[in-house]
Amino acid sequence: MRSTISLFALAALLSACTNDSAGNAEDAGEGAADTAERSLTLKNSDGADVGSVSLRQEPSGIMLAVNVAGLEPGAKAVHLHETGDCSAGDFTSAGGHWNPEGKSHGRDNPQGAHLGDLANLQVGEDGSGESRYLVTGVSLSGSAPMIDDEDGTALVIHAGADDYKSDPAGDAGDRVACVVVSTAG
Ligand SMILES: [Cu+2]
Repeated sequence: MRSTISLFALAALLSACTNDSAGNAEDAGEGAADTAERSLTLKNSDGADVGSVSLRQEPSGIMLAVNVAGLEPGAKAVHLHETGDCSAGDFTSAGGHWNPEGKSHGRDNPQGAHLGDLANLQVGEDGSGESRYLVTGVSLSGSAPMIDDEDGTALVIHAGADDYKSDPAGDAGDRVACVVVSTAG
């Protein structure tokens, strides 16, 4: 995540330095910050594209629209994990659940839930599924807690269903898909 930010900053700097060069007009356009809506690509552990996550700032929080294809059928746990890093093959690089309030896991846990706990996604027999989540009280940028915080956040899909109570991760099995949730694109 840090390297993503640095590269983004570097690209912005380079395009600013060469502003008079017509050849860089397109690069400058891509670098323009736009947090209105962003679509990110979900990858499986082989690096293949298995869907998308779009983010949109709403007055009460962030709307996440998750669309998947090519997954095994069944209910899958969906969580925001604490580190924006999907580089490890098993996605353990994303760390534990995003939990800035220091709670336990699961909406059915009296000490829960993590801010990153989302509802299970149903994947049909054709391997596709979609779900929308309004994560209230968070923002893409500006006021805290910010979803794209210093070390980023990742959206992770697991092989199995979240039981909504087993701490710390809902007994949801392996991590099968991951995407870094970033406002920097
Ligand atoms: Cu998870």
